[in-house]
Order: sequence, then structure tokens, then C-alpha cells
Amino acid sequence: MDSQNISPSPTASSGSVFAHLVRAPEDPILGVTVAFNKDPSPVKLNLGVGAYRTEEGKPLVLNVVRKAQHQIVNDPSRNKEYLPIVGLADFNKLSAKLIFGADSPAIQENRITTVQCLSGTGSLRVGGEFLAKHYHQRIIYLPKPTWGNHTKVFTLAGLSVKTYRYYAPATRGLDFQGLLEDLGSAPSGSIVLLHACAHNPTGVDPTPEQWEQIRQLIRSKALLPFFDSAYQGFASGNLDADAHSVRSFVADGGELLAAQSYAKNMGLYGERVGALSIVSKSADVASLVESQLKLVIRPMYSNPPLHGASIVATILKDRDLYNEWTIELKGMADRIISMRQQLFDALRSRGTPGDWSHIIKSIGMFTFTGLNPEQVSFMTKEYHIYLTSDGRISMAGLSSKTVPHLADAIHAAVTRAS
Ligand code: KET
Repeated sequence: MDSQNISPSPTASSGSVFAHLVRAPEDPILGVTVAFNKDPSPVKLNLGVGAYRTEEGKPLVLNVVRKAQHQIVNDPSRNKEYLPIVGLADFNKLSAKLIFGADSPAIQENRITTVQCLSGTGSLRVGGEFLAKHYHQRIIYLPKPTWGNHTKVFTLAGLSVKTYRYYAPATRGLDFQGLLEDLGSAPSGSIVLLHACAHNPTGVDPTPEQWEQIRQLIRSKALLPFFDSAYQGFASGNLDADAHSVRSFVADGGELLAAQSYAKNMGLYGERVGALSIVSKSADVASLVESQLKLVIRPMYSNPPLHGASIVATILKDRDLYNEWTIELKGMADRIISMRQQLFDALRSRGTPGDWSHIIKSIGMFTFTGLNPEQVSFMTKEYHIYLTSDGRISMAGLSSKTVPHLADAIHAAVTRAS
């Protein structure tokens, strides 16, 4: 062949077909870890992503997870075949039981469809796509503020995102009046995203009495609740108590969706294991729902991964492993609560200006400190402490050893950088 005849294509000479791309910003939460990883400082501290760390600052693989993995690996009858489109049957049944309660009438009446999805995010996305396709109202209301990814997940699923008032910066508490007004004026049938417990990023949850009023309002206006349950067990240390909000909406016989994640409560972050449940009015409808969910999932990722779901199912179905899990979970929740007290005490002993009682009062993995973006970037630059620019800190990333460093940084940020 005459090589002179092979002339470069016009695109090769003018550069890549992708040369026009605009650089996308890093993710507001996961991008914090990217920046953290680049910092060579020995005192650096990552309080960005909500991922549990031990007192030694290390990731934790739960003992029950190690045991379950051991069982799975040593069971010669197991294989690596594809799972069904809806995932592992045992996992789905046990996940529904975990969130709705073993005695849930909706389970007994076969009114719940549960499908295994790619952790909490994937469950929200599959639920969003299903609603965009099959539900008569495309508007979804998200609390303001909410987990940053919610807006993108639901917008890309084809829903139209609006917000309802949730947090009152002045009181660092719930804007309950605002919430009732906004949901009260939502178009009938609107979908409402609710954090089942441990609201992210504020750490502020409604009281049981407030949940009851929210439930009555949602039902009276025929709104459709969609629960995001990413922290069951992390709020109070008790799995049943943390499912109270969801269960009260099932108890009234109405319909709802719920997305579950095992990332935090079993420490299975990278296994991407979660579930979407849709509670319907009858077993017939539930089976129609399942048939359509399969059509959403099959072209998206075909069927979900096996390993994480096998771990979860192994733990949930064995009484001893389950009990051991609840103890380990309580241990994580208690360590977070003790970090709250230690940080609060450290700030008080430094005389840091401001009322820091919200650090103790917040529920779950995070504290919404009230620090502004300038103060946050000061702390990162001067103290190598990494957190999201909205001032949220992951209490689960702290330890007794690092509390003084964080308290020094907050003190300096408040007194010098404001
Ligand atoms: N819902 C909420 C409220 C949430 O905070 C997260 C994760 C998820 C769902 C999804 O988790 P998954 O790993 O898909 O099961 N939040 C932490 C991690 C992240 O942003 O991806 C975080 O806020 O740091």
C-alpha cells in the first residue's frame, strides 16, 4: 500500500472530536475527597463524604460482613450466574421486612414490590424513571436543602423538581410552618421526597408529632411520598425507631415509594447494594408495578450485582448475625454521638463565639455547622480540613484525636475568617 495515500482525516488535524468539551466541575461531595487525596499534609482530615471511620481514622468493615463473606466464599453451591432483573429474591424480601417491619400488613397482603438496585442512588433513579413513565404527576418536591444529588437524579429521570421549605437557618431547626405551607400549596398528586431519618445535610428531623401532621397533609392532598432511607440505624442506633416515619405512612393503607441503602448501615459503600420498594393498594397492582419496573431496569443495567446482596441477605436471615449487626450498628451510631459531645466541649473550652448546641442536637452522620464558604475554604487552606462548601461536616470522619484540630480550625475560622 502506498502510505502517501493515507492522509490524516480532517478531525485528526484539527484535534479530537471531543476537543470542544467544557471542563465539568467536580462533584460537590465526592470532589472533596479528590482534593483531599491530593493534599500531602500529614494532618489532613476528610470530613466531606459521609463515610464512617474508626477512632483510628480508618474505614470499617463490619465483623458480621467479614463473617458473611466467609460463609459465601466457602459455600461451593454458590455460583456467579446472573441474578433476575429484579435482583436476589431473599434480599428483596428481607429488605422489605427491615424497613416496613416484620409484622407489616402490606407485606402480609403482598402489596409491596421490592427490587434490588444499585445502592440508594440507583434505587432513587429507578423509582424516578418509573414515576416519570407511569405516574400522572411529574412534579417532585425536594426539601430545601437536600442531598445535592437528588436534584440531578430526579431531573435526569424526567421529573420536574421543585422545593419545599425545610430548614430555618435562624433557629437551626425545622421550618415546620414553611414546610406545611409549601406542601399545602403543592399541586394535587405531586411527589414529595422525604428523608426517612437523619436528614442530610441538616441533621434536623421532624418530631413524631410533626411527622403525623406531615402524613395527614400528604394524604389529604393525595401527594405521593417517596422516602429516601440512606441512614436506617444511624440516627438513633435502633433500626425500628429509624423506620418510624416510613411505617406510619404504610400503616394508613396509602401508597408510597422507599429507597434503601446499605452503604452506611452495613458499611457496604462500594458494593452498591440497595432496594426500591413500591407499596400499592393491592397485590394485583403490585405485580403490575413489578412487571414495569423490569422494563425500566433491563435496558439500564440489565440486572444488579450479586455479591453485596448476598452479604446483606446472609446477615438479615441469620438470627445471630442479625443481632451482632445491630450491636455493631449501635456502636457506630454511639461513636458519632460521642464525637458530637467532644466537639461541642472543645469549642466551649476555647470560648468560640456562637451557639454550638446544634452540634449535639443534630441527628445522624452530619452537622450543618453554619460555617460559610469563606470559612470552609480557610479551614481547608490553613488546617487541611476538607468539608463541603455548605459547611456540612461528617461527624463519622472525626475521632477523639482529631477533635482538637477541628475545634482549633473552627475557632480560627469564626474569629479570623468571618
Ligand atoms: N440518599 C442520601 C440522603 C444520601 O445522603 C446518600 C449518600 C444517598 C442517598 C446515596 O447513597 P448510596 O451510596 O448510593 O447508597 N450520601 C453520601 C455519599 C454521597 O454523596 O454519595 C454523602 O452525602 O456524603
